[in-house]
Amino acid sequence: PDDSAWWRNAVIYQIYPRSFADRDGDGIGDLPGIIDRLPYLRDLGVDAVWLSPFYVSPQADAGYDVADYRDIDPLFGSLPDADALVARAHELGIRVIVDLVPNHTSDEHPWFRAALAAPAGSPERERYMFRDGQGADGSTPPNDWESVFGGPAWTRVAEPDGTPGQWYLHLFDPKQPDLNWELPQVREEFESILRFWLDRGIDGFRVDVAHGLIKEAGLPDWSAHQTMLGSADAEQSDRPRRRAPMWDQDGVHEIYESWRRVLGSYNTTGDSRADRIMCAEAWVTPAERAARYVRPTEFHQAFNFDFLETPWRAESLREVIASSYAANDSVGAPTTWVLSNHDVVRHASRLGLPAGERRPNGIGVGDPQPDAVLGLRRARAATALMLALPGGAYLYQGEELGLPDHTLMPDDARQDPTWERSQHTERGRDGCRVPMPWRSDAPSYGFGPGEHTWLPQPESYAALAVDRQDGVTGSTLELYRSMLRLRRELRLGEGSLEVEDHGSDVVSLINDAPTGQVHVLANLGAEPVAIREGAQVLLASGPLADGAVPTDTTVWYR
Ligand code: TEU
Repeated sequence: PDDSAWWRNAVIYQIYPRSFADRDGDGIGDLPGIIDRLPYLRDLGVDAVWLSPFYVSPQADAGYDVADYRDIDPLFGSLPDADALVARAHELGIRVIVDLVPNHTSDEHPWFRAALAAPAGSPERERYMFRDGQGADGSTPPNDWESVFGGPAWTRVAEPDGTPGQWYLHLFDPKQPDLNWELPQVREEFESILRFWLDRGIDGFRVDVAHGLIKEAGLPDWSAHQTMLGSADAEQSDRPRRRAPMWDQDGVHEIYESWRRVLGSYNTTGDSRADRIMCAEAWVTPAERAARYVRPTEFHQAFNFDFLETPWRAESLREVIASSYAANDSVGAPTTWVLSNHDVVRHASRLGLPAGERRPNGIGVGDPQPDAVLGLRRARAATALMLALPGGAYLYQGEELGLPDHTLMPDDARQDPTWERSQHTERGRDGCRVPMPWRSDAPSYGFGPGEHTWLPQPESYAALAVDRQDGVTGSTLELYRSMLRLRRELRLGEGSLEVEDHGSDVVSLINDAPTGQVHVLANLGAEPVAIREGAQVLLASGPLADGAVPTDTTVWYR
């Protein structure tokens, strides 16, 4: 393997197309809007972009419900727009990763429509997970699995003759029926979709719910085990601990081995600059188990989500950085760090929550509110820690502006299906999906020519807009630009990592990079921490106090 391959240390910027830039002014972002803003991303210094789904979709889950994998939703543009985007990005030296959603289709996909029109036991039904219900009249779902979005993971259909019929499995929304990955035809179809996009020149795929495709044979009940694992007598029980029957089954790996061969066949020169890659979205623990996805014959990258989920405590951060690094290293894979994405509360809000509060699935009116100043200071420190680590990193659009979640969004503006499906027990993920502010003084903060945006923007966005930070010393945008430039110059992504045990409130690391050793210190304690006398400070996430590192600040030095 080529240790300097681009994807081993790339910084990849996630674009959420609905909310990045809106050229046509309908209040929803689009591909032409993205093209307009590519120079901004070049100036920021990212290596690649990952675009969340832009395919034809009824948008029941913001495009993660795909009705046609080979075309663009008219909301976002057209195939020629996608081609133009790839071409322009490549001219600017930016690679393009697209999102692939293989676990489920939309219920409006032609395959699912055909399945509904065909009888039980038909080949059309076999492409999905149809089962008879339990009980004499089949009115009880086939098993007790629950949807990630809330409620049962099964929905009953009416048979073509109108009588109540079979049930189909959906790990997410009822409008996202799970495919049957045991069926060769499903595998062939997705390899053909991979080729469709590779032939158009894209550089890789982010693979949605990569740990979900294969379900345990027999689809056994699960809730009893879930309770047992969490309960006090779990340790005493002689029932063996079980893996959840819908996640991280061993059978998923042969699918990705096959995909890796497809990707490999597109690099005919063997020059790693031509590598096409795939990145797994697999919420799998522990780190050793997650590392199985990045064996040399499978994914190039897999998000290290333990890091994203770690609370702002030095001990936890040290532990999770070291264990993620060791697990990836054991299979020769780079780590892939991430702090924010379109599914979680942005780190500028998450890290500003009152102590002990963890709200992974949205913050709303009436919830404990984050402290914006504290959150931003910690977010800058957290990112400076992340970007000093070896491996690759993903950024989520707007974090370079220090954007918080919209935590006071009116409930009637919410669009995420999680809100309804959880019967309002979860706020949903809209707070982190709000359209980007480009100009402080324009309607929709410069998101598009119109006033309207598909989700409301908070007033705090005015002061954080790009035009208010561009060229301003000390702004979050300029900090990100410096971090990315320095990270590239010092080749931090290619280094190796040593985590020092350095007092309880400090994370202290050495990145042994090709340009020399760089020390990284994040101070999470209440008192300033002095660094070695004569040290050369390369970067600081906030102002230093008489050469010492204040609370919630990260420095790079040597
Ligand atoms: O997410 C997978 C996933 O399991 C979680 O991120 C989940 O969405 C969250 O915990 C629910 O609150 C991926 C996509 O990133 C997400 O946007 C989609 O909704 C989901 O798959 C279904 O395609």
